[in-house]
Amino acid sequence: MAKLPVTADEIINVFGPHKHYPNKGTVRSNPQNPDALVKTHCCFCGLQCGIQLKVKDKKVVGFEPWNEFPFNEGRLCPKGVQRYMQDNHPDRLLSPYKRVEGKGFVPIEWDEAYDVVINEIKRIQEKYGKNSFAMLSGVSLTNEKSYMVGKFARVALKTANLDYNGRLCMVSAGAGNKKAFGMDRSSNSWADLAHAEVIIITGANVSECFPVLTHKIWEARDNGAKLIVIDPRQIPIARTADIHLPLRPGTDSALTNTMLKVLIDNNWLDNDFINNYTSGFEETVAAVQECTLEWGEEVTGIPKELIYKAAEMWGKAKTSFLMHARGIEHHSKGVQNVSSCINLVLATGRIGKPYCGYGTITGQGNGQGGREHGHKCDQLPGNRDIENPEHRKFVANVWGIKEEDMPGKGLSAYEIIEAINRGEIKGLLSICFNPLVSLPNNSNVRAALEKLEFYAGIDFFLSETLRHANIILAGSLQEEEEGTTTSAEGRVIRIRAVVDPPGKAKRDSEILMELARRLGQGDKFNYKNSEETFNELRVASRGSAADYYGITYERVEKNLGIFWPCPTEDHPGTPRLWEDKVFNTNDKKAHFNPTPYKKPTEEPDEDYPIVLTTGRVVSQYLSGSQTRRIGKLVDLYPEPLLEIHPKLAAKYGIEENDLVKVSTRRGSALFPANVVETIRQDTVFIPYHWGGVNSANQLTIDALDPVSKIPEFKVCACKVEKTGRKKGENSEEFANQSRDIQY
Ligand SMILES: Nc1nc2c(c(=O)[nH]1)N[C@H]1C(S)=C(S)[C@@H](COP(=O)(O)OP(=O)(O)OC[C@H]3O[C@@H](n4cnc5c(=O)[nH]c(N)nc54)[C@H](O)[C@@H]3O)O[C@H]1N2
Ligand SMILES: Nc1nc2c(c(=O)[nH]1)N[C@H]1C(S)=C(S)[C@@H](COP(=O)(O)OP(=O)(O)OC[C@H]3O[C@@H](n4cnc5c(=O)[nH]c(N)nc54)[C@H](O)[C@@H]3O)O[C@H]1N2
Ligand code: SF4
Ligand SMILES: [Mo]
Repeated sequence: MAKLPVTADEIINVFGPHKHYPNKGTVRSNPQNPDALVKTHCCFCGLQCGIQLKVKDKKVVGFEPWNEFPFNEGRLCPKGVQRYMQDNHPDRLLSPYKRVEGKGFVPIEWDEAYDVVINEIKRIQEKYGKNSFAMLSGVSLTNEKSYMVGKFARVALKTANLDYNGRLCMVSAGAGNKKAFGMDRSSNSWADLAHAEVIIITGANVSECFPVLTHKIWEARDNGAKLIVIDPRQIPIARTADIHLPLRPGTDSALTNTMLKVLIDNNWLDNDFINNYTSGFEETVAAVQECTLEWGEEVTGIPKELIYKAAEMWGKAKTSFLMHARGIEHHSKGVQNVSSCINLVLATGRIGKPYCGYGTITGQGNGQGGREHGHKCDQLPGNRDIENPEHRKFVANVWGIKEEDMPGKGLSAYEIIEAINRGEIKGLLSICFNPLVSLPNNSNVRAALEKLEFYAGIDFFLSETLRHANIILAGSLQEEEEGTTTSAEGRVIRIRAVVDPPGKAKRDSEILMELARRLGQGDKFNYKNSEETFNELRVASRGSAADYYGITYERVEKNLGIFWPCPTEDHPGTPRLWEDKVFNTNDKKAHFNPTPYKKPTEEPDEDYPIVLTTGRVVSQYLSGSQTRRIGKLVDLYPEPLLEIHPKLAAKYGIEENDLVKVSTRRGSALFPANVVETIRQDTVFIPYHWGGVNSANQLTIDALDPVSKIPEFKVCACKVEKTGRKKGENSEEFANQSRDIQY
């Protein structure tokens, strides 16, 4: 029988009506006389801005800037200044819950919750095998929790099927970085941006998604830097750029390949660097021979003069920085797109020296650290390879298990959903992930959740996915547990336990350790505190491509962060990689990788003539499970809108605020039109931070990159139709469902 989500009425009976908190305005006390001010970091994006949280009566009640923290020097974005509103939020899960058919969720004691979870794990694994129970995790979790999850899945659950939400985020960049450099980190501290002559920002809406980085780019502009922005939309940072290349979505490697050919044809190359410190250049040159400016224009939709101008600007510079985010990575050729950007950097030899660098801008709070410590399906701590016998032996030794008892490579996040739908995976434990909103083509995810024999989740809010749970384990916010994260720059920083979890909620690590104990592995999860976990992580990462061994809590605090790699306690850390031009690859050289252009999986045609791309807005965060509960952020952008160019809108008789039906081969949904000139005429954009009938992921395609397994969130084909109704004039059915998705 399908396990339908608990209904809105059942939820209201138990939790009361959903509240944005506070409903309107900022009026939540931010008292001037707090009991304590604690220096920690924002829980949201990968920039990990320093912030001071105000504590009064053991509750977080406000914030103050932390001016001394070197990255943001007190600056914060709208999400950062509102994040404290999550503490003591009326929607906070304050105890474990059990699903009772007909009643919804019923609060229970921890002992019962643990018992049910353990019994179900045992029952399912005995009946169907160890790998039939999967785990999904997320990198809003600290390094310590990420490490613990990886060990928990392999040592306590003994399943190969563990993956994480970075699979939707950082994996194309990670694979591209490893191929080129043998190491997955931004090449420099972003202090190097300040004096770069040219900056390329591609597929990154920095003003909305990394607002504090905007300041660094402006600083460079003040010093004379030229800025090239590559994005199908004229995003805010593009308005001040020297060159904006509004390419057709899905054609990035065609653009970068064409630019590389211009560099080669004009010998705007660093031949000494190429000859002595790289490999693979000849194959890469051969692969761009057909990429003429005319071809580039034809494929990307960018006038060839503009492509040439951008290549010339990049080619002639002495210093430069290239940064990208998900705009080039969320593709079925995401890894190739990343490699094609790295090729531009290597061809000009501008890496490993002052004011020269390359970086993929990390998404989630601990998107960097979380992708190093072993909760990827193919990875062990220290970015080690779960299929490499040496790596397995090393980590098995640290964990005190036999190498042959360590599970092998498992399925990636979306593949886990597919395996549930095929009936191969029967049980699931999730922490810090809301896949029903964030995975593509999410009718498949809903079907999977309805099919699972057992599902338990650890969260502090009732996410859309958790409405399908059998057991909810009330976990902790970032500010309720000590730990570290690693920022987008590669700087390991200290997260503070500012307050205790409220009510009967527990620290995430406490929940994992208790589950491990009840699975008979307590001796391997016997950490007295987060520092002990970190110290084990240091050992597990020792000598690896993500070496944290020399980093201690004390050193992190004293230095306001330490950049890995840091192999020994007297090592200063490495803000700038590759200064010695010795790379972490087999031949110690940086690798060019040929990137022959491939089309997106789905191109517009007669039936679906428009390109659909998806992404973010400044005031909402990821699946929205956190930010849709903060009234002030909701006010800024309350519902998803369809960005559409006036000419395309006119073609379909669509005006501002018209309710538009958007359809793809996966499904249809209604969105009010936001008619803007800042988007290409053949492309529409929808932000994805909402669930249910408002979810953009009802429409997206579930094509995956063959190497990184990242979904192609950034391009599929759609059609639009005028409904004759205006914003707010949804059907009754829609209104009911909308009410449902408030939870
Ligand atoms: N406000 C806010 N900030 C966030 C987040 C959030 O949810 N909200 N999430 C955090 C996380 S986890 C992440 S991953 C980052 C994401 O940060 P970004 O990657 O900057 O955000 P997106 O909006 O997903 O996509 C970026 C841009 O890619 C463009 N784009 C679409 N298709 C293409 C294409 O084919 N080529 C190119 N070159 N560009 C294309 C879009 O127009 C968009 O402007 O943000 C982090 N910061
Ligand atoms: N269409 C489309 N879809 C996308 C994207 C896109 O651009 N377009 N972007 C993708 C990207 S880049 C990402 S990163 C994913 C993100 O997708 P998700 O990871 O699913 O999104 P989150 O909102 O981070 O969900 C995390 C859940 O974890 C909880 N949580 C947060 N911190 C903690 C913690 O410390 N402990 C515990 N126990 N729980 C916690 C939150 O309350 C929330 O319910 O979405 C992807 N989906
Ligand atoms: S830029 Fe990122 S880390 Fe900084 S305050 Fe905003 S969301 Fe937080
Ligand atoms: Mo992300």
